[in-house]
Amino acid sequence: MSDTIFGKIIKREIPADILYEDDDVLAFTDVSPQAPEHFLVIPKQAIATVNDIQPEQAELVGKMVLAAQKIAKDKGIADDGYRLVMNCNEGAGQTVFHIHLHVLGGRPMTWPPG
Ligand code: DGP
Repeated sequence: MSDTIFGKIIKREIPADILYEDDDVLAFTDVSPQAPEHFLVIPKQAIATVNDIQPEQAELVGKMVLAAQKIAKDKGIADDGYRLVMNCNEGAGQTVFHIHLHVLGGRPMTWPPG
């Protein structure tokens, strides 16, 4: 699979405001924030879409959620609440084909999202 912009962030070929990193995942502030707090959690392993996640990658996806939880707590948005979103394919608004968990918080979230 050809590299995406997120692959370049992982390799530090382009800059990002990195919030968290471990062996498996990376988190950084979204360049186009849709809430006062909006960051992305990505796996270091390139997976194009949610449709491509394999059963053996379930733990990796769980680590993405745990990283989101940790950062949300560190940022002080966990108790008020935050939203996790993974857009899958163009019809859902996916523009970068390296899976990513949007974490949005710091304001009330409406539902349905539209
Ligand atoms: P999606 O539309 O679900 O594929 O979300 C892609 C998100 O990635 C979007 O909210 C904007 C963000 N994004 C795109 N390019 C960059 C970048 O170069 N740096 C950062 N930090 N975020 C980016």
